[in-house]
Amino acid sequence: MIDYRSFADYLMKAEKQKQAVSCITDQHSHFDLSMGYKVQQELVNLKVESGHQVTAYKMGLTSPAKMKQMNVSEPIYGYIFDYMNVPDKGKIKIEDFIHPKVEAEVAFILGEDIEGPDITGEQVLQKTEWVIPALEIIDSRYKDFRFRLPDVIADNTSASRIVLGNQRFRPYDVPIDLIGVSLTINGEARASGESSAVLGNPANSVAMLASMLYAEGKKKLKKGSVILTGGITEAVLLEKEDRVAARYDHMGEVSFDVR
Ligand code: 0L1
Ligand code: MG
Repeated sequence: MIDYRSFADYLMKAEKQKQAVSCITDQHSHFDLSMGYKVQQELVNLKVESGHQVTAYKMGLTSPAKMKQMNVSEPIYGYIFDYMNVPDKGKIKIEDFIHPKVEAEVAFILGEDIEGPDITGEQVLQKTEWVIPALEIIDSRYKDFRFRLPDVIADNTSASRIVLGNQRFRPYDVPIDLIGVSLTINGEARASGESSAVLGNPANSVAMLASMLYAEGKKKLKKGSVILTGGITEAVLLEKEDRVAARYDHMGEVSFDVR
């Protein structure tokens, strides 16, 4: 019998103490995806009970490369909380993390509610108010950033920080499925990609999130919801004194410093 709340507490303590822990699947080999989402929900409850608020959704493992690496065919989702928001051109402190990595993404802000299950990417674009260049900082609470899929779902999909760019764009004013991105650290190119890597079009990632929430009987995506759609680039390990910048075709730049 799995005690979902106590595993949520275990992961929350790992985050607070910046101490990596062993995987839940190491202790419970039958721990599966739906159990992972139950721990994730308890983790959300614990954070809300401690005074935090959900400010965004995130989709993870949305690129074919990451799905292949994890041997899965479906992305996963998690939640971004108020304390995870870092301003564009802001700073993070390396000691606030275990082993942070950064990846470049696109965020959507909805102009209308979206409810699954049969939403198309085109419908998402019609209901989107803004698209924004964004960086996600992931920081697995598991040792060596190694885990199985149910573990990482329980760990809120490694969510740690996000940086939303200061510039926002109407979805039809940019070729949202053809945005090239270059991620540099201290001026050196470290990763690159194109937004089509996210399920063919990041709008499809929002549609998939709506379907997943619908299938689980969870709330619809409401007008004003912010959704991080998944990594366009691979995730790059961060170090103290890094100056991180992502340059997006048609969408400008988003950056932060590591101190
Ligand atoms: O945002 C992501 O795609 C990360 C999902 C979890 C997998 C990882 O931590 O690499
Ligand atoms: Mg991500």
